[in-house]
Amino acid sequence: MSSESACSTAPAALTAKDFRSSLKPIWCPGCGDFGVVNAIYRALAAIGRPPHEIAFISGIGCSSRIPGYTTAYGFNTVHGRALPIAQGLKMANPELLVLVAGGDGDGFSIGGGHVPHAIRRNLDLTYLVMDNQIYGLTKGQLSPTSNRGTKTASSLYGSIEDPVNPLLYTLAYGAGFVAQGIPGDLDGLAKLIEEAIRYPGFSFVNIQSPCITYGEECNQVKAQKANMKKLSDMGHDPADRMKAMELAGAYGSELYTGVFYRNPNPGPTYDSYIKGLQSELAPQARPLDSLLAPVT
Ligand SMILES: Cc1ncc(C[n+]2csc(CCOP(=O)(O)OP(=O)(O)O)c2C)c(N)n1
Ligand code: SF4
Repeated sequence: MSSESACSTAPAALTAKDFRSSLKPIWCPGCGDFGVVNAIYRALAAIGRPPHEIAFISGIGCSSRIPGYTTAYGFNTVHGRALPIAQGLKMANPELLVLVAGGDGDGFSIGGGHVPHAIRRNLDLTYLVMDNQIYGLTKGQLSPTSNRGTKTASSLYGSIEDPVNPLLYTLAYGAGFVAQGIPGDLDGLAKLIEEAIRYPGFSFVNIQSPCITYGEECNQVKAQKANMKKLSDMGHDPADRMKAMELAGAYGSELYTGVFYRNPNPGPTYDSYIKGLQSELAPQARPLDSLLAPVT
């Protein structure tokens, strides 16, 4: 063994602990978001990029606190505006791994109009929605994914609206990667998040993350674990988009977990397309010197 190889030290592999910040979560004890953040730590350790190469953008809500509990760069932005800010950041620094997080209210109510455009633009972002079918932070009002009939302190007679279906919504707009997980299946959720990050383009993971304080009984961790049906056990082929849409149609009645759809031939991302255009246009561009030359 040469003296050089004896002395060289390979960088230590990252572990989940490297992504845990010193900030103590203030979620209610038992909130599903504890499991989600743990799954995120594990996924990031598996990806292996150091925290300073990662930026985590969120909106406002209990779930949107997540960036602060990681060691990545983070921005707890404005309710419903995480996606536009994340897209701007990715354009400004395409080398960053950009994650986006928030609640179902943040993503499909006030921010719902941004989702189709983020999908069709196809920047390489991963969007994690903690879908608890309620507004948690503001103390339990109906959210866009609340089931018909859900009773809350501000809807004593129960919801008289059908919920938005986040899986069909994102599939219908053409997202290349759509999955669903639960914190009760921590291993499965960590793998889904890792896979979503590795997908080259916009990826979406709907995480049914129970709100222990205002959520419905049938959506709590134990009930979810008992009801969960893994798509992989059902023989679902994630390349089959039409079947994915059929399965996604059961949102609200069946709790399917796993990858609904992964585009087998991902198209170019917005960032790569812009880079290509820039190099095509480069020969015609005037050198900076000629622009700065004094006019005679
Ligand atoms: C522009 C704006 N409108 C409304 C609010 C109030 N508000 C804060 S969080 C929230 C909803 C939270 O629900 P969700 O996004 O589902 O996240 P959760 O707290 O359940 O994780 C609302 C309505 C706000 N902060 N800003
Ligand atoms: S209110 Fe619900 S979503 Fe918010 S921290 Fe408590 S349990 Fe979690």
